[in-house]
Amino acid sequence: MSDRSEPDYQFVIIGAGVCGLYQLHRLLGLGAKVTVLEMNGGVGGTWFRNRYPGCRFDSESYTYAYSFSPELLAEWDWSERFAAQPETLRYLNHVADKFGLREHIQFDTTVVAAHWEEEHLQWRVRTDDGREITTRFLMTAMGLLSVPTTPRLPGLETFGGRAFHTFDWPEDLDVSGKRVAVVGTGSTGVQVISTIAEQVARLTVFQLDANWCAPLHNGPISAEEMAQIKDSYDEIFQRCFDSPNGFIHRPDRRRSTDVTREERLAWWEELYDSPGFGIWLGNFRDTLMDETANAELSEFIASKIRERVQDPAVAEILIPKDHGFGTKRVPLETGYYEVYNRQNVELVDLNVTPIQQVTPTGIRTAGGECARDFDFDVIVFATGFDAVTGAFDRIDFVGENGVRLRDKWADGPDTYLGVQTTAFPNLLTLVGPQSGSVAANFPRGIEDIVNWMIVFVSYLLEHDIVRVAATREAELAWLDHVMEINDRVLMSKVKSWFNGHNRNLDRDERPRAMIYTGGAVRYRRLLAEEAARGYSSFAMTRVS
Ligand code: NA7
Repeated sequence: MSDRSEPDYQFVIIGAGVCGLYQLHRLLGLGAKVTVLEMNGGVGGTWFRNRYPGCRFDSESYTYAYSFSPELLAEWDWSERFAAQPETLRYLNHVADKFGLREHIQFDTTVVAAHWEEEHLQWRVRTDDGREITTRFLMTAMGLLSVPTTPRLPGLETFGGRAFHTFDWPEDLDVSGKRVAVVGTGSTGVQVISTIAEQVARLTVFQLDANWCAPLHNGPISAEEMAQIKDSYDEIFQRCFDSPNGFIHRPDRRRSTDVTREERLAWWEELYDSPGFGIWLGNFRDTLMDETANAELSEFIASKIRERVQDPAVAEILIPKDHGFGTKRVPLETGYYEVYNRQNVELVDLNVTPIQQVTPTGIRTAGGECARDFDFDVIVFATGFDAVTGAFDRIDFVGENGVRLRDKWADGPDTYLGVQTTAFPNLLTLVGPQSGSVAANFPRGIEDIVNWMIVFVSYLLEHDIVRVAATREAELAWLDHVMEINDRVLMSKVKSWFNGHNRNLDRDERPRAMIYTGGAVRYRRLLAEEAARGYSSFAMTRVS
């Protein structure tokens, strides 16, 4: 317990994932007194925890690297166009070692509470081992998708096999020859299903609403290609910098109606055959905003699903009916649809036959005459996360006048620029709701916000600022802007984690946008304008 008048640290960062590591590196560069509290036993966040078969990113590997160190870029070789989780985790460990970050990180340390102390102008952070640490500024880098959610199914505790969320994939589990259920068909489920289908004895996929998937087109990167990539890093990062999502894919400036139907289809064929998110993020600019354009593109993707799945009835179940292509996160896949042509794979449509209960030997579905009992050795829940605000909710953040963050955000988050929320002075949210940095190719987005943040905190330190708080006026204006921009995209009309939807939580839905959909370029400009105004949207108190 600390009772000194100066806090233990100038900065505490919660989380040693992609964002926390870079923020730590930059704060060390300022000579700041900083520590990182990390709940896991190693660095990497998402890439430390997600170890399920098939886990890999959908960003081109060479755009997922940090761009801040030419030396790091020159010495690291990626083996695949879209690297798998073990390689990404190795990379992040390499970064931690290279820049001497590890000694500043307290591992296996979970933050349970953080209370603002106005009289000392500091945060008092409590960890699960009962320690208390005080800090002037508290920074959150806790991940967007770090709190898994699992359906509360009756009888789950009676199951005799192994049942777990993909986030907790057991290291000792070998699914070969086993009867496996996968519940959920988002990006994670799609990766797991495609990878294990040929190893398991029987795979049963339980699907609620289908997702629109597109081919990943992964492949190895040869030594020559890697050398070329290294020569082009400036160009590659500039391209990402200029794109709204931080990917190498930039929206086509044309509307789909600017060309003939033949030309549209030819372009879509080309995008479908190209690696990565091009079909989603590099498409005609109206496809994610205009319902007619989106419907035509969706029909094109549906025709691909029908071509790839042999049983027409199964293909129809795999074609989404509730939303158009790209209005939810598009899972990228390798042979996903062909999985359903295998004899050992079955697709169960939960909209027709919902799960009634888990039994000691498997899953029982309801549905009148269609009711069935399935026997399993393993049940995998690929059922998603309490996204964006979940990591905040599990910490008891108490701000000025006893305000609890959980209460303030009960109807949805409100922030200014995604970096602060009023009533919580000196709490700086790096990976938080309504930030433009999190709606992007993640390392590109977090470099933006950390680069801005480091200039901001340098200003605070230089000017002896001991208390900083965004004004409510700025927060309300930002909320209006976030919602206004969000309303323009079809994504806002669809239930997904981008809008705070999660069917496995007790709470009411949070109808507010979780992320800023105005794009990284505009977001960066707004951040720069705030800095140019001398941070006038923040009330600041100097040391007395
Ligand atoms: P997602 O994208 O949230 O997908 C979760 C999946 O689980 C989705 O298909 C859900 O169906 C399904 N789900 C959720 N709850 C249930 C219940 N109760 N019963 C059956 N099925 C359910 O999570 P992921 O882990 O796949 O991906 C998260 C992010 O990681 C992704 O966006 C990428 O950025 C990387 P629903 O859609 O709700 O009908």
